[in-house]
Amino acid sequence: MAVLTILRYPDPRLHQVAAPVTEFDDALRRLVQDMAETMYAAPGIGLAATQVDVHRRVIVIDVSEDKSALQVFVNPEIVASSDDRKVYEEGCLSVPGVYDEVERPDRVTVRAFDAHGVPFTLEADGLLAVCLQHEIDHLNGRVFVQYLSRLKQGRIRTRLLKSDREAA
Ligand code: GNR
Ligand code: NI
Repeated sequence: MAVLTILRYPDPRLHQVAAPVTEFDDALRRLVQDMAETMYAAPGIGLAATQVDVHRRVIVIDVSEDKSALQVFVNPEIVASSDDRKVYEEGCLSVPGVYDEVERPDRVTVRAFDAHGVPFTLEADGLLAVCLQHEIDHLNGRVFVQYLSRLKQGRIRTRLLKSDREAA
């Protein structure tokens, strides 16, 4: 097991589109384990492979209070979204220190595979629905700040570049 390095906005690699997983093998299961360890260490409630510079369609999520309910989604697809929308204050491990409101569908139905290639369908609402949409956006090269105004995106970019410079 290993804690992986998380890419930080505005790294251009966060905008790569991830490719579908085709082999449900031990390497995939090792990636899932390493992503889970990275998410728990951060700590975060979700992580997309894109954030650790692996451009494959893999997500881990744990929205439980006691961090005891790991959920793995390989090749996830949103097959239905509610017309109802909800605003949630989002954050992202790739955009440290930034929290802002994003409006998304309140409920989604997601079809995916587990780490062994077994398909399943899940209806999600609340925080899980927010997190699934946030993580699937990552696989499509989209970071939540892209829902904010250009002005805010510019300020966030400047602030994070400056803090990276100061850390170097
Ligand atoms: O840990 C995380 N918390 C969070 C809070 C509100 C909305 C979305 C998230 S996901 C985030 C982890 C992360 O960056 N996943 O990509
Ligand atoms: Ni994120």
